[in-house]
Amino acid sequence: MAPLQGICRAHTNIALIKYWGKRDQDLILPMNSNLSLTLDRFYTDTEVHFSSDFTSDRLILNDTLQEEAETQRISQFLDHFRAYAGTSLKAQVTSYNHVPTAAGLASSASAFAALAGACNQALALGLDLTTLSRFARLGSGSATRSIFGGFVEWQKGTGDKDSIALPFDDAQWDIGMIIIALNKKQKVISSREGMAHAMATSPFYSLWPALSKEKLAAIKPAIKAHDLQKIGEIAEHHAMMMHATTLSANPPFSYFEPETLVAIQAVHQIRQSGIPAYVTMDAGPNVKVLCHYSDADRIMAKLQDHFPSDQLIASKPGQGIQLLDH
Ligand code: 2P0
Repeated sequence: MAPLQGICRAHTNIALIKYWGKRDQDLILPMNSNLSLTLDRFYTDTEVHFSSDFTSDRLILNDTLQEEAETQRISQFLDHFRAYAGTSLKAQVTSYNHVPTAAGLASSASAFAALAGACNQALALGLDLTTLSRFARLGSGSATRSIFGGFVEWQKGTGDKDSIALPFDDAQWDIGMIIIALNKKQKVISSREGMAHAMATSPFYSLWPALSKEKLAAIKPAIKAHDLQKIGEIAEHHAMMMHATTLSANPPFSYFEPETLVAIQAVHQIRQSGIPAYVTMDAGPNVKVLCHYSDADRIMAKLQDHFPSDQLIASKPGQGIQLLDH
């Protein structure tokens, strides 16, 4: 029998219309459809090997064998593939995150998308990419979108079967993102906890699903028209609405740190000087700047008035999952 091995690369993605809140915790069904840009610069390579030689699942991340707690989430994810394939074989997962340490980006999106692609190959399941996006979703919501490259929509769907990602636009035009990395520490409130708390306690959250639907409908034609100004204005507004649900949660919390505001103001000044540049932020203090990729160097030169160059990383749009050779 051929060895049950697969190896796959997936890139991380940054949402322009955010996923924030689940209507089903187990199936990871989002409250709102959302849309992201996959980035070329940050990715995870993951190999999976199913074998009767293994008595338990093992996870080796960046050459370090992980403890039980980290391995458990991977085991539960592998269970979905085992159930589908009708096997009980245990697996070894070997994963490398190619995210510059300074980027401080969460890697669950690329991690679960890469593992989904690797399992598909190892178990010879022949799943198409849309179905793989559904499997990836069961690991982490944002992983749904990392199956595809460019601009990707994760449709909230009506249930497990149709809560999937679809490629929206290949982003083969002059667009990019600069990461302003402000903090490498583990975040205090995970996005999973943060979105659940905001959803449960913020009086503003009731506005979120309808506003997100409206913003998604508005950003799609702007993307098709390559209208960076409109895309940026919508994305920036939507990100700040997300953060408004944290400030208005009870008890309140925020992912902002003092330098976050310095970064936002710096980007606004750059925009006032005539260079299109827009802010988005996720469940952490880092600021991401949406811009024309051809402007990235001069934007980073201006940002260096406030931040050292090693905290600034520019990326072009990236592609979807790729199978790698053994
Ligand atoms: C997003 N985030 O759309 C939003 C914006 C963070 C803020 O998707 O609980 O790690 O595993 O589904 O995917 C990060 O949340 O959460 C995320 P789970 P996930 O990118």
